[in-house]
Amino acid sequence: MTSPPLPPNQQLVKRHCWPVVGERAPSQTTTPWTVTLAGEVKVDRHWSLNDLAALPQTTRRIDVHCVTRWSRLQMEFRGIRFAELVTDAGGEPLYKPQARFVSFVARSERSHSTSLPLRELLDLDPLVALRADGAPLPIEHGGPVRMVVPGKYFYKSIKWLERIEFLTDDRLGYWESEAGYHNGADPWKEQRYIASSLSKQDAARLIRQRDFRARDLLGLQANGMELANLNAVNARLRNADFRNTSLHGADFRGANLSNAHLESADLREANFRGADLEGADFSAADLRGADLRDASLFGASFAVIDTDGNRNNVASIDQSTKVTATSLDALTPEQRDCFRSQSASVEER
Ligand SMILES: Nc1nc2c(c(=O)[nH]1)N[C@H]1C(S)=C(S)[C@@H](COP(=O)(O)O)O[C@H]1N2
Ligand SMILES: [Mo]
Repeated sequence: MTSPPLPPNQQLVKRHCWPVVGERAPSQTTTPWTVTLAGEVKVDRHWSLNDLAALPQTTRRIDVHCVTRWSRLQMEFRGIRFAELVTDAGGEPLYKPQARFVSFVARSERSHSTSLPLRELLDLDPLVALRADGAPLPIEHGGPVRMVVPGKYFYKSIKWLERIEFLTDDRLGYWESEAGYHNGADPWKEQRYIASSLSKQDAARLIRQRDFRARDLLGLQANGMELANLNAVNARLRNADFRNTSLHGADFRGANLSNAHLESADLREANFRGADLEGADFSAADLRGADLRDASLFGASFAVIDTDGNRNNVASIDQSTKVTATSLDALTPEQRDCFRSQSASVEER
């Protein structure tokens, strides 16, 4: 059996598992749902949910790749082709010729948005989706209506679509401006993050002080450093490089370490309680005495597991390693079995 093609450093979630990522619900308002065109458009248009349901629907199988390293292949989505929605009956675009970018805006507390170049969007042929896996979209997955943009990391697919805004200049979306997510978002090129904006001097100073509390240190380079007893409570360390780093007794409670590189790090007695460890790589790390309870582990890895199921670079885990069963359930089956075979202290609750 040949394994399905996956973009670099992605792993398949277990069958039927669909993690909820980011916001979990739209904002609560009583106004009926409408999807509105805005910005550089020739006409005002808005569609109620009934209007959308009455338009021609297309079913499409689309591979989903989350930036936190989990993928689900061939998910079934059904909805209206974006290209058709923004074209009138005579085949004329509803947007003006100067429109170059499209910003999708959500009905959510933070008016979450994400944007794409119009050209690229038309090539990718996304769906304004109303259904997934043969059922109406669940609320937590963007119901009643969300975008599904194939060929991009899933953060380009907005949940709870409310406004489609045509722009002459790009407007960075929420994750792209708040979390350093790459605006290109091509999973085949691994466009996950922009480079760290932290200067080398600032990084060196923080490392000397071993105090990262609540700081935004996206993409910090600390590989091979001596950082025992680091205080990193609530620090934002997405995509940070801690390979081979000594982090004995480090305090990462509540920190965001999504996609962090912790390969071969010394993490003995480190505290990760409630941390975001989605997509983090712990291969060959020493996790004896570490506390991973209530951490979010979607897409995290604790070993390099090849397509034949062989485990390499397994993290050191023993009875002194603490974790909760619910956290482990978020791992891929291969990673979970690997973790569970290491006899950690698993709190079943
Ligand atoms: N409105 C809104 N849309 C969003 C997000 C969000 O936080 N808010 N997160 C994005 C991210 S990062 C991902 S991976 C997908 C997750 O969709 P899911 O929760 O249905 O898996 O939604 C994207 N769309
Ligand atoms: Mo994501």
